[in-house]
Amino acid sequence: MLKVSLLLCFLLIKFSSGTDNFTRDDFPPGFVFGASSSAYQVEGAADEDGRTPSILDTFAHAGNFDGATGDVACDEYHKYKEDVKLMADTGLEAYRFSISWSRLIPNGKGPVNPKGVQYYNNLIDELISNAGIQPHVTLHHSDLPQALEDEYGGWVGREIVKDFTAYADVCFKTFGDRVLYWTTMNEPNVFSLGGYDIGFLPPQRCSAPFGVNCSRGNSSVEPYIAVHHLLLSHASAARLYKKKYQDKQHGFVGINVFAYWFVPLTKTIEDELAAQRALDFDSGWILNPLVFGDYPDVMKKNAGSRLPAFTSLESESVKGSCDFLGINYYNTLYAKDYSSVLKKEKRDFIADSGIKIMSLQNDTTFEFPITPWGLQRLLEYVKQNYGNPPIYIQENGQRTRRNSSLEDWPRVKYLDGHIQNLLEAVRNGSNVRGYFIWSFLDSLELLDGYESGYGLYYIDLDDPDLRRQPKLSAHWYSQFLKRENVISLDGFIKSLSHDRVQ
Ligand code: IFM
Repeated sequence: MLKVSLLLCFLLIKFSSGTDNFTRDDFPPGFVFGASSSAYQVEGAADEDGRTPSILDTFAHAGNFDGATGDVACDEYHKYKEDVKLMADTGLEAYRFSISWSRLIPNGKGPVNPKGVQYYNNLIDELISNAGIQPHVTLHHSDLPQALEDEYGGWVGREIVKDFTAYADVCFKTFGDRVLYWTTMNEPNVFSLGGYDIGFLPPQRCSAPFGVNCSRGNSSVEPYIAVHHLLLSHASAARLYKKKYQDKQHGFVGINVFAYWFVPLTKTIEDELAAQRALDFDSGWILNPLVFGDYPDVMKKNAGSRLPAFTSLESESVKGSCDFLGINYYNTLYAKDYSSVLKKEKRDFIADSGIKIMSLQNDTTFEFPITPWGLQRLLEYVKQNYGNPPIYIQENGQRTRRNSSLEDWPRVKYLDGHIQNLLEAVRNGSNVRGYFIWSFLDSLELLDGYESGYGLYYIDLDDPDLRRQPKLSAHWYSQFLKRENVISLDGFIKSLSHDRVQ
């Protein structure tokens, strides 16, 4: 049976993707391959050792993940040694994780929690000393301490800039002798769209008719304010690092952006312009301030005074504040002109963009359509329009149903295609320095709770030991990283026929 399904997959893959061979060694020296996670999605131990709730805890406990929470998640807090060993066995060269702010500094400000320091010290030391794995650390991954949300509205309050900078200072001071790669914010654009416009992410602030199920918020202005404060907080932390730590620690500070690639739905000039507007509203929202010190013109025009203006000092501090850019790429979408919506007086961020977006596949498949060429085009676009900054692809991965087969062919095919296109982009001069798969383990997913999994390793949540079980994709990635004969999908399939099928 397995033989037949492998043969079918082989034929399918062969005819649909036309793979070329590539190897780990085709990437330039210094390029790292790893996998990603975030604190709330994997740690568990949510109320242990002094940790206090974040906005993600509140969101989960309000039933927004259909009852799923991160109280236990993958229990990495207790299983970090086992996980690091698994990473080393897989051949990971880097691990991207985030620090839980409310574990390190309960309630967001005030004294540092020694247990929190101890946990992250242990994790970092285990990675570096015992496994030779490079730690890449994110400071904010959707998990603002709830106490700061309650005190002044979190990211919509200006006070956040000072508190975030103080938190970053603790991280740089405590862990910066070993951590060289700091990402201040994960996906500020999606965080703000989901948390302040539509309300499908924490802190669930939005207003009718744009968002649903929110008890407070203002979808017309708050997404813009939140991003403004995320950018100012990033810039303030980055400035602090450069002034106080960089000479001694020799590390780097960057920020992350979730970036789609967009293609016009039709060849009309209207849809061509819509695709450009989509890029401006999606990634340009973050990239333009970082590179040029201001928001894209089309955003200023369409959002008007609802979009905060940078003072010249702010603009100077945000511009050039990144040593590298983190990109999370999953998918390519169609963009279609919808500028007629701009006639409406009352608009949110989505209406301001004047576009409609659509999936490239018109069925209801659970997995993402596989559009690896979009990654290559996106990287070319960033190279040409934003001065070719150093880039880490910090997330890329395929969504499958959590309890589906360990033979996760859609993920293997997805990853193979993306790494191949990444290599093309690097060969064409994109300044990409690393690539991280989302995710190392099946975790609590921000959009699906425990319904989906992106992991190289599956965890049966009914298993009291939460044993990590390798999927086919873990074997595939491991062979690629360890330079064990294969390399590309064809070779991997051949190696399977020898080891497993015969
Ligand atoms: O799980 C999330 C992650 O936290 C942020 N980027 C997208 C992933 C998959 O949805």
